[in-house]
Amino acid sequence: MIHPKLVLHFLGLALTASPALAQAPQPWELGLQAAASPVMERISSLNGYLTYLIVGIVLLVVGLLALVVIRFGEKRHPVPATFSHNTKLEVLWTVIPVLILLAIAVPSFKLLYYMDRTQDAEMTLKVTGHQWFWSYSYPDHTPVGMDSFIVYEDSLKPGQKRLLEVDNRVVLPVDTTIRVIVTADDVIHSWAVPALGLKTDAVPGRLNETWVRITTPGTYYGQCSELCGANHSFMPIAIDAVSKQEFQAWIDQARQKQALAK
Ligand SMILES: [Cu+2]
Repeated sequence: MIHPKLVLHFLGLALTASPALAQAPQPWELGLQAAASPVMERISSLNGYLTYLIVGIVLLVVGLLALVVIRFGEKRHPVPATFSHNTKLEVLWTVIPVLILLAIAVPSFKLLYYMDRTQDAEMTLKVTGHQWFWSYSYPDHTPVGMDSFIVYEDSLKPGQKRLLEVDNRVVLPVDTTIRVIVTADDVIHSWAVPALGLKTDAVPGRLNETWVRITTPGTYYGQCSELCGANHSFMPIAIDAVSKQEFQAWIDQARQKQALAK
């Protein structure tokens, strides 16, 4: 049986996924994850806008095709016209697609520049990709930092997500503009968290920059999004977004732990 959500999706009606705090996958989900950052909110609304545009174009083309088939079929129109050019029509079918492309390009570029980087970051998170795990450091809160490995299936605790859970989650404060710098130390990886609209390549020898401002506390999951070798599928990302006070408490605790380890 075709699932009703699938039908809605193809009708272009299921533009946003149902809101959920923990961005863990559920059966039969389609479309984008619920947005939890201003960037993702804009990506979702651009996606909605494009869906309506595409549905409009499809309806127009199908309508024109139906008109041709019905009105100009052999039965109803036995003697075809013999002209082959129509300047007005040719100008129109050039200008209209140009306008459609502009209507796509202008909001796309606006969003691209908005996503690119932030002027006034309150803190920085540094992300380094490795074969096959991530490491994180908090340059504003040195020496806090850690490696983050997948929790394999046989070690999962009840409630943990298969292929998404890690031993050390990234902890970040909500309502804080965070600069994220991304790099790698072996091959190219990509640090991607869909609900936050994040996807930045981690390239050895380069620092790529992006930013995030998490609007809702919760757990957000992501995965490496650049094929990086045999265990590419086994280097997930898990972020705990907490209040600023909880974040400060976590930083203090992490500092203590790191001091003890020395
Ligand atoms: Cu990778």
